[in-house]
Amino acid sequence: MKTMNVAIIGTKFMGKAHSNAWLNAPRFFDMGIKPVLKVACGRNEEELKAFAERWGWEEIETDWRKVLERDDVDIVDISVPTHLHHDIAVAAAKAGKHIFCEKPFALTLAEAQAMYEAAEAAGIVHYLNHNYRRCPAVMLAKRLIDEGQIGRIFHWRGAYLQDWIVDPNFPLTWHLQKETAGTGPHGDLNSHSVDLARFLVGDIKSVSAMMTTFIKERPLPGAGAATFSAGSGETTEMGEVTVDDASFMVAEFENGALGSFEASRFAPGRKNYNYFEIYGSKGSLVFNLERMNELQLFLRDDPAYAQGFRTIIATEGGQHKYIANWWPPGHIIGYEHEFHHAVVDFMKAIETGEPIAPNFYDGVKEIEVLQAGVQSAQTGQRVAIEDVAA
Ligand code: SOE
Repeated sequence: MKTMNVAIIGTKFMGKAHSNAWLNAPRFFDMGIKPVLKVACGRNEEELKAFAERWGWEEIETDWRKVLERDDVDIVDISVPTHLHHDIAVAAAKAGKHIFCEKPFALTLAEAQAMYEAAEAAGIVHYLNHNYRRCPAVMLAKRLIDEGQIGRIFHWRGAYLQDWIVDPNFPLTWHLQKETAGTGPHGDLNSHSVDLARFLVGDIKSVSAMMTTFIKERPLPGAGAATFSAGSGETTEMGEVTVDDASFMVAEFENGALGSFEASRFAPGRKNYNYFEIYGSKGSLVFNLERMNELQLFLRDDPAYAQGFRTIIATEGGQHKYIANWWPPGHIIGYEHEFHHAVVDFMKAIETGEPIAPNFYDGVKEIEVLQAGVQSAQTGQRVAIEDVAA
């Protein structure tokens, strides 16, 4: 069995989700190249040791540059905050490592283009982890669209809503600072929606956006503050929130469809509500990540007396190429399984030399749209993607 050594940089929420996938994908899927959990890299040595032991990483390293210098590291998994993606990805590409990178891709279009160019110049396999593409219902939506069953698409309506920072006492974590996150839910959540819209509807021609920050100051983070977690440390010193709390964007697609993108962390009751509707000349689709094995379908050709949105269990009928490796019909799968599917396809891409999607090219296209949204919100003007400043 051929193996390749993986080094993961980042040991928090995504570090956990990715470690689970690297460790368990080979147990459920027959892989031509099996990933080995070689090195875990993080800043805090004590936390890092515990992380490595829990997930089975063989070694630890606190300096990511030393990880890239190692000849026994074949794959670099970038699971750190967005502001670190560019430097690590460019260095990893130059070191000839294949790259599995978390979203959002980069802070700026210039960074995104440099990452893509470095990866292509190095001839490495590069993947951008928009995990929701490999969710059963999203893959069914793609199949129905590609088969023409929805017809010409008129509308995309995307909404990615959460509520983990509605409490003004939630601390000023890295997600709420421009230097580390770039933007708030616009980049964090609209990046997913833009990727899904590009995957299912097509590329975007122009956007108009509005953004706002509801809570301007928050307490500095104490111990344990992280994604979705305020942590245990109580602090009194305040800091400025320098990103959006909500971003609403409308878009014209190159194929003439019109779309909307809502991203907010101020939607009480919406926990991870990644939702879209697609309306076409022959029918409509509705997806809700909180019910990720189901897809709602409306077909205009159904007899008038029996028309309506039907709910399909998307793991059935053999259309989800991964489900057979998991469970029998109707047993459904979860959020974590998408990461396994990405690992399986990433290792297959290395084995066959065939590119995986989405990759760093898609990352550039994503950042073009997000950057256009930022420019539009700043100027109040509609921005054509071709006019986006790097
Ligand atoms: C926080 O908003 C977050 O962890 C995102 O960063 C992920 O991409 C999303 O899938 C879940 O929520």
